[in-house]
Amino acid sequence: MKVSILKTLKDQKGQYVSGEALSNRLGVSRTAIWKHIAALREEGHSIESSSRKGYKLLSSPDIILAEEIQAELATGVFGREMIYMDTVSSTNTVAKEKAAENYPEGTVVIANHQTAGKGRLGRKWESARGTGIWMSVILRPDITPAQAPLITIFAALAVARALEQVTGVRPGVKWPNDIVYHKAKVCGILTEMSAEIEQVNYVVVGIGINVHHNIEDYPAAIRETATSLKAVTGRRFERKTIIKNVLEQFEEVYRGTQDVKKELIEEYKKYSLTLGSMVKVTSRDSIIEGEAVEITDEGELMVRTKDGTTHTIFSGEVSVRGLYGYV
Ligand code: BT5
Repeated sequence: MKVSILKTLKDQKGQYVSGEALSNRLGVSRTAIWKHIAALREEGHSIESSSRKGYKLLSSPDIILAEEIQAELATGVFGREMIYMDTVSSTNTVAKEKAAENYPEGTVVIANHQTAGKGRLGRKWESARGTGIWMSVILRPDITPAQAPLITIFAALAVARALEQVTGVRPGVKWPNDIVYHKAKVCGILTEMSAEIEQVNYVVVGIGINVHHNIEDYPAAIRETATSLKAVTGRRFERKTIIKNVLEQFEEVYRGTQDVKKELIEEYKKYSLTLGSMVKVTSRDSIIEGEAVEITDEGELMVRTKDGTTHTIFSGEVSVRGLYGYV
């Protein structure tokens, strides 16, 4: 009911809607309407009321309401089950628990705040309250564990497409999982899985997108390397719009992977900041420096070193010259 009232007020775009009209339309008493309006104000919506004219929505905080997103979501499976929580340790951790409890493919876990947001390889992901999109998608692909890295590649492609569509500004992608604007990271992706040797049980794809941050909001350590949609565009985007677009793009890309995998990789390559650049690949027992010459159909990075040898990189830390302080 609260959501319907909010939607009606939003649809009126700053015009008054009378209490009577709301109560007739939604089939509840005017007292009930008044109570819901009070609840919406509690949540931070600024609603003007006049005894004669009714209610007018002045502004809304950027709240994530699963119901509101789902009502507009044009997907078949992704986000049909959506779990929203204000605060969690990490949405990936919650999603893994849900996956183990047999939640279906496409289940999305979203939080407003993560107290222990995770990056790859035990690193930390800054996830301040209300500033970004911290969400995880449960997938149950019929693949072997070796094919799983490709899912990260496709998730990155989906986010790049969605951000380009919503903001009108084309991002770059640093292989495999960073979405970058003006040489700084706006989104990171953490893919985790549960698998047997031959078969993946489930995959959880965690997506973190910085939306409302001001540069000074970031800890000093990442102030140079992190950015947000606000910092890039000077505009304010509602998180629900981005969530909707990312889920729609991700579902399209994920479904298409069998038939149009090659085309998707070609599209990914067009966003790539890594390809054609000098890179440094750091793994547990070696460091390779060379030129990134190809991304294969399986999503691997090929690096040619000075002596002419080509190395295939499946995963690992790749620094790209000119990005994040690597000179
Ligand atoms: C990543 O790791 O980029 C994966 C980030 C995934 C975050 C999502 S949020 C929803 C889901 N739940 C989780 O707990 N995680 C996922 P990596 O490539 O290792 O990059 C981590 C590094 O990025 C850190 O060491 C910092 O240098 C930097 N960093 C940390 N927080 C950042 C932020 N908010 N924006 C940009 N850079 C950040």
